[in-house]
Amino acid sequence: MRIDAEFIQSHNGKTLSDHRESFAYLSGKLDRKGVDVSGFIQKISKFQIAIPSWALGTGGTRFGRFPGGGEPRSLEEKVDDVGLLHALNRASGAISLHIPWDIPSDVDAIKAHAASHGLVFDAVNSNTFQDQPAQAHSYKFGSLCHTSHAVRQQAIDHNLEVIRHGEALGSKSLTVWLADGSSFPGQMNFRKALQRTLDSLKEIYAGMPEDWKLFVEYKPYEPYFYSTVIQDWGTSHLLASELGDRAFTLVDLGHHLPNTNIEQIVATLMMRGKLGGFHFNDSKFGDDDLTVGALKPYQLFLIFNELVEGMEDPRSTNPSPAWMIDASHNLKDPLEDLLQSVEAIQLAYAQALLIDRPRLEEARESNDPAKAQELLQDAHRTDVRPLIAEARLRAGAAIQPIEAFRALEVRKRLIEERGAKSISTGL
Ligand code: PSV
Ligand code: MN
Ligand code: MN
Repeated sequence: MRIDAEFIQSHNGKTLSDHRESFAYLSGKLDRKGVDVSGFIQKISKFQIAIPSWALGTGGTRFGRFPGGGEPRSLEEKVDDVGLLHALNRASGAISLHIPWDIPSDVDAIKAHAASHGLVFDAVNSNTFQDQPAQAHSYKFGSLCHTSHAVRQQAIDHNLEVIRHGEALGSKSLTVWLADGSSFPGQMNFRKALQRTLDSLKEIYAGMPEDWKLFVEYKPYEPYFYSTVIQDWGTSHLLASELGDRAFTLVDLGHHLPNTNIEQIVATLMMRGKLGGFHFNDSKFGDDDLTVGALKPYQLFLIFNELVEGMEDPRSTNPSPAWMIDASHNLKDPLEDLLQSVEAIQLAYAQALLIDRPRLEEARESNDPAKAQELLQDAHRTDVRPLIAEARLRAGAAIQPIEAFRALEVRKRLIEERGAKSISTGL
């Protein structure tokens, strides 16, 4: 199914006067503060967030999965689902594929299909954390770090194959997340495992086209529970630095131990020009993959404070980071979950753009923590929802995407089309 512009327009008609009133009030206030509201809305509209192909089905835990039905059964249908999101919010204009879950059977056809929804292909992701049926060697004891040369070679070859798929699709980056690690003290020689990982990554890096970037993701634990080879941003940064100018660290918000100061990690990586990309989600414990902003919207805002500072600094050498959601849970409709996540990211970004940076810097230079807090919280406590809605309205999207999704009974229609038992590939 597709959502046509006429439906969006008529749905918007129901809330247009309410929206106009709240937008006029907020833009008047911002105008008086000297904010260029139109420029601001343009920035919001330009900010596109890639959707991972594996978040379109109902997520599971190792205890069970409760699919809601109507899940995409093919890559084409995954693209259709992202197309639905993009039609509703005009902020999800890219899809990120995971190979081998998403190997295209006809590249030209899938590219044309994506283009018909206004979508491009974002980073491609390799998978050396699961064994595939026809695979010669097992990843049970690691992939790029493995003690056996044959296993490492298989994992390197897989990554090179993922790059080839990505090239055909028009992607420009590869994200590598490794499960590699150990569950028992003494099981693994840390130094050798890291060295082997670096050597393997060098071969992958050498196989990338000149205009590609390599993103190295880190995670402190899971699936192994004693050690992970690329456990933290420092290890990822070390690898990216050794690899070269086109290798970067990728920060996944859920890949930190509780209370880690992620915003400081972001600032440090940006200072070094090494922040390549982001996987947004939210968590209480670790890699919970909950809806972005569901638990800690203030932390998200503080992260965006650093991102905006880094992005707007003319002396910064950091390339524009790749934005992606990496969230999917087992209770909500996955498409509603993603609409909520995109909006939470936009809200945090908009609030961070509102921070009075010259005055914040003044407060910092004069060691005035109370003033600094006032300035941050003044931005964070501004209800910027009308600005995001206005950005959507101007782009031809829905003022209220979830309301529109429900009014159109999208899930019911997807179930009719695809069946109540269709299950998407992914975790
Ligand atoms: C691992 O937890 C991760 O965050 C990586 O980004 C993977 O590629 C993704 O989830 C899906 O398995
Ligand atoms: Mn991730
Ligand atoms: Mn994760």
